[in-house]
Amino acid sequence: MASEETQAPFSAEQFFATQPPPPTLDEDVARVRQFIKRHTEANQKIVLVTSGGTTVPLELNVVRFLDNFSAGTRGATSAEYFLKAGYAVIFMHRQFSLQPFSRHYSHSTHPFLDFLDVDEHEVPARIDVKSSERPQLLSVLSQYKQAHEGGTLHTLTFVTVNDYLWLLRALSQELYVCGRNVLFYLAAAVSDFFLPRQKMSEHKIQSGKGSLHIEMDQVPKILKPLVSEWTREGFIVSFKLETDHNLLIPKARGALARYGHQVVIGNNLHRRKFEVVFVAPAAVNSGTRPTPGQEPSEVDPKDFVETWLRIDLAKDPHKEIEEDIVAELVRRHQLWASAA
Ligand code: PAZ
Repeated sequence: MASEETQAPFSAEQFFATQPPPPTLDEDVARVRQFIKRHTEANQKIVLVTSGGTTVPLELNVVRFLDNFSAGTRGATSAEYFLKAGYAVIFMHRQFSLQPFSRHYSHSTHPFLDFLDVDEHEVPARIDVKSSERPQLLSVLSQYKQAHEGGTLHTLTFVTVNDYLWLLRALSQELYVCGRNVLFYLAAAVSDFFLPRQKMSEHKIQSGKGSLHIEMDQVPKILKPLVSEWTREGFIVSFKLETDHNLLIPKARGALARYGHQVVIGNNLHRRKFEVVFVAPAAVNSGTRPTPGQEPSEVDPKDFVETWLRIDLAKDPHKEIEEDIVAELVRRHQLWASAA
């Protein structure tokens, strides 16, 4: 986002001490607490899926903001496969990004109005779903109803990177009670830089001075306290996106060594729909008893294992790589949970 890193990054504590929580935080947390309680009592596994991109507002009365490309496809698609696998899903997503089930009828790729037929000879005019669309609609609708009637999908939204960080901290602290039964699937595209409230212009930035120079601060590395303090027993999966393919593995390994969590899924912007790489400590791969709360400095990168996962879209254009990603994570999470 910004080209130069000139300042020491905010620590997570500094961030939460100086940046205000979103106004709906308490209500959001109260609802999630109920959801977690219900599913924990039923001994059900829970996954927190984060999805979509965060914004960085440039003004307090926000007219302009920085954003990123993420539509939330990875998160929304994966949430459906986690539901199919029997998980209760907390879907924390960017407002108006793709959501499980409704994503099949997104306004750009498969607009709702295009699959309706109208018979204007009847009075009143009759509207039907085109027969070619029925099988898919029936399948999506029945999964949607099952999730809603069974209360297995809970959604909540963020917009800014500030909302995201506050929500993630609060939810992970609530999920502490789940022990090893919780999986974190952090697929949101989170800004690396932000403008602290104290540095923001109150009103719309004026254009009179010609070019605009903004110095942003680095967003705190939230994975560190997430792994070592807020949810020490959870199975944590983060994503690493790169555009330079040569950086993918080193950056994914770097994140794993730094934070000491369970899996980093690396993906290249242009290949992400058909290829990802799992990077994980060998102990998690083999299912041998891992050590929760192990300090990252104790994790030896030479023990990391890379597993590529690819699908052939030319052979099977309807296949979604998230199906295989989720199946593999469910397997690894099961090993993790039963190693306790
Ligand atoms: O939302 P989407 O399906 O278009 O993209 C998914 C993704 C590339 C944002 C996700 O797979 C990912 O890599 N998230 C983490 C990005 C990061 O490195 O911050």
